[in-house]
Amino acid sequence: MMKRITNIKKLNLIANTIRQDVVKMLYEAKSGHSAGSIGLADIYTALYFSVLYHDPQKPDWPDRDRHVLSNGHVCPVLYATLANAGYFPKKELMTLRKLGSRLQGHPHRGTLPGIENSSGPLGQGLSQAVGMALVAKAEQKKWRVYCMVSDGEQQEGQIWEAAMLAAKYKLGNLTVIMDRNNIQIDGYTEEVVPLEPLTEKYRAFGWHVIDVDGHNIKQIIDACNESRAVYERPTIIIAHTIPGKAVSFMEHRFEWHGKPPSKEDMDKALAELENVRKLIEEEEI
Ligand SMILES: Cc1ncc(C[n+]2csc(CCOP(=O)(O)OP(=O)(O)O)c2C)c(N)n1
Ligand SMILES: [Mg+2]
Repeated sequence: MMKRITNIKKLNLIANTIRQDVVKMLYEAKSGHSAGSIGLADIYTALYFSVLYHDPQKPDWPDRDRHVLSNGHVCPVLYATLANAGYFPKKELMTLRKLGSRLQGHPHRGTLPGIENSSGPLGQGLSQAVGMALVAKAEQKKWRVYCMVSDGEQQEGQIWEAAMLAAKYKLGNLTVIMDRNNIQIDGYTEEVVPLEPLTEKYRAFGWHVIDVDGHNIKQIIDACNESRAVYERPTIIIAHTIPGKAVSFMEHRFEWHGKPPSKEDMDKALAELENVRKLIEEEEI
C-alpha cells in the first residue's frame, strides 16, 4: 500500500519534479501535449501521493481505487506521476511516443502498469468511470473511482449521458475532477462553444459540485475527502487550473495545447522550474 504524504511542502516538491519530467519527456518525444499536462501536475500529485488507495507494487490489487483518465492526450503527466510513485522505472519516461514503447501518445490499458483505461477519443472516459463505479456499487466494494475529464470534453454529448446515468444510480463512489483550464485545441472554450455555468449545470444534473484552485494541493485533497463523505450522489470537483502552470511562456496559451518544447524552450522551462523548486524549499510558496 502506498504511504500517504500529508506534508504540503513535500507534495509541492513532487509536483515540481513531475513538471520537470513532463518538459523533458515532451522535448525528447518531439511531439505531444504540453499545456494541459503541465497544468495538471498538482492534481496528479495529490491523487497518487495522498488520495488514492493503491499499491505501485501490486497494480492489479482488486481493492485499489481506480483512476480513469478521460482526456487521454494529457497522459505525459499521468506517466510521470506513475513513474515517480514507483510503478515503473523513471528512465522509461524518455521513451514517450517512441515505436514499441509502453508509453504511447495516448494511454493503452494492459500495456503499462497503473493504466486503468485506454483513452484518446474525447468524451468517453466518464462513461468508462460510471461503468466501473456501477460494478463497485453492485458488488458492494469499498473502492472508489476517480475520473479526470477536461473542459473541452464538456462539448461532447456523451459526457452528459454519463452524468445523467451517474445521478440515476446515485453513484456516491464516483469523484470526477474537471481540468477547467479554459483552453482547448485551437482557442478558449468560451469562444469555441461556451460551457458556463458549469457548476449550475452539474448541480441541475443531480451532482455534488465543489470548486477548487487546481494548484492548491490542500484544497484538492480536502475536496476529495469531502466527496468521500457524500452519499447517494456523484461529486465533480471543478479544478480551476492554469494551462502550462509555472512555465511562464506557456501559461494560459492555447498555442501550447499540442506543441512540445524546443531545446531552447526546455532550457528556459527547466531554469524556471528550478527557481520554483528553490522557493518551495524556502517555503516561499
Ligand atoms: C472525439 C475527439 N475529437 C477531437 C479530438 C482531437 N482533440 C485532441 S485534444 C482536443 C482539445 C480538447 O480540449 P481540452 O481537453 O480541454 O484540451 P487542453 O485543455 O488539454 O488543451 C481535441 C479537439 C479527440 N482527441 N477526440
Ligand atoms: Mg482544456
